[in-house]
Amino acid sequence: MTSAPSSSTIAAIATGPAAGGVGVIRISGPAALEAARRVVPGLPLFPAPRHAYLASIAGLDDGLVIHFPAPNSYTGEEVVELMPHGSPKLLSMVLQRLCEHPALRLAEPGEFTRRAFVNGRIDLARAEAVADLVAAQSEAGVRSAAAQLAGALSQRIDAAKSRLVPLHADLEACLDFPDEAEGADALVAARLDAVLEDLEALAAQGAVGALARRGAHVVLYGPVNAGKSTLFNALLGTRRALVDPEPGTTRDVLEAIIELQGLQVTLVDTAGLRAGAGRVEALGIEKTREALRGADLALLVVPPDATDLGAWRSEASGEVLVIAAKSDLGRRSEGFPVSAANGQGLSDLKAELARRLGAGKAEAVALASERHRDALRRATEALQRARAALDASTLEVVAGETAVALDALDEITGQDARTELLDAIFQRFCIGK
Ligand SMILES: Nc1nc2c(ncn2[C@@H]2O[C@H](COP(=O)(O)OP(=O)(O)O)[C@@H](O)[C@H]2O)c(=O)[nH]1
Ligand SMILES: [Mg+2]
Repeated sequence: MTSAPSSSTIAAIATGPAAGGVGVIRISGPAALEAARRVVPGLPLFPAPRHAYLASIAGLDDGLVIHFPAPNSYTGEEVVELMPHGSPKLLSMVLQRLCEHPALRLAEPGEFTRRAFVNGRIDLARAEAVADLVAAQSEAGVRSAAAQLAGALSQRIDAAKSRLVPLHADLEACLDFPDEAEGADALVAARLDAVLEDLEALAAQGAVGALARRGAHVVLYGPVNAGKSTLFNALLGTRRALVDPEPGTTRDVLEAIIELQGLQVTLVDTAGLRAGAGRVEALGIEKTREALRGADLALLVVPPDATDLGAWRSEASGEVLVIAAKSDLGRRSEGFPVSAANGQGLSDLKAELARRLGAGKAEAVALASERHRDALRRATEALQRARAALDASTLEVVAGETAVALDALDEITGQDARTELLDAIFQRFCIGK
């Protein structure tokens, strides 16, 4: 169980390690107010809830001090936040003084958010979104994590559960009173199908959302001298990769990050694939194949005279977009025409990449973690087995599989989450969150 109240009081610097205008020290737990008063003697005995008091902090600086009484605080406990100037040294001196209070200790990474979860302020999917939001590197990443924090994923899971719970109850009732179960099968099938449809839609949307969250890998590959590195540079807008008429110029894998319509895209330039390459180039070719395995989208860059694209396509395991490069030298019937030399087709290509990668769909519910995807997959599979059992087996099996699906969905929002799982999740956080 997760609801054991913790009696310790914790404190940490909640703001980043760099200097800033304002810094925040957060204190949470039963002794929060008492501990805060040690460094803020000017704080009233009964501070007004959520009122910003300007007071001397540790005799070093004046800053705002706010008391958030339990349970209406981030953690659900007594919380006090101190906001002096954002000097890392000043903040650590204040924190040190606070920690002289015997009931207070330093917070562990993610401990504030973990307490918010344990105290029922937020469910697990939303708690996990806090870490993603703090770490987000792109606009799409921020929007996606913020949507999850606001409950977008939790609502979808709760909606599925709210249909499965009564279905499960009805199935159990049929088992207890078989006489009244006559004709129940047809309805059960429709109800199972409806939830399955929901979960399958969530999985499809979740993949797009996950890309928004973590960013996409786009790998340029193809024959030597096709113009991969030139295109890579053109997409970046800088001359990052070496370009030369000599075949085999690129031997290593080069990566650079661009943002397409808010989506973070890691562009990967690779060594051209060819037989009979020298030793170092062959190592590069091996790296090309490795990069292709990790690609969300592979761009097969080919010159106007390239033939037999089938063999090239099969080098990539996932989605492939053919780029008809050097379109200024001649057009080919197949592929997206681009000339990195004169810039033709470049902005169309960027728009096409954004479209294929689902940019602009950051609000799509994200199945950001492997944990979420795995739990959803298990729930879906259990319901598929329940559906099959309806025709081929007994209602006991249908009810049993429905219960398995419910348990899997519960894992996402964290009902009955085990301590080891919580440890693993909250270790990803930084201190003060
Ligand atoms: N005319 C023309 N030449 C290009 C274009 N892109 C690349 N090249 C030339 O093709 C040669 C090979 O280019 P590079 O980018 O190094 O090819 P890579 O081996 O596929 O990386 C270089 O001499 C480039 O200047 C293009 O769009 N038009
Ligand atoms: Mg190259």
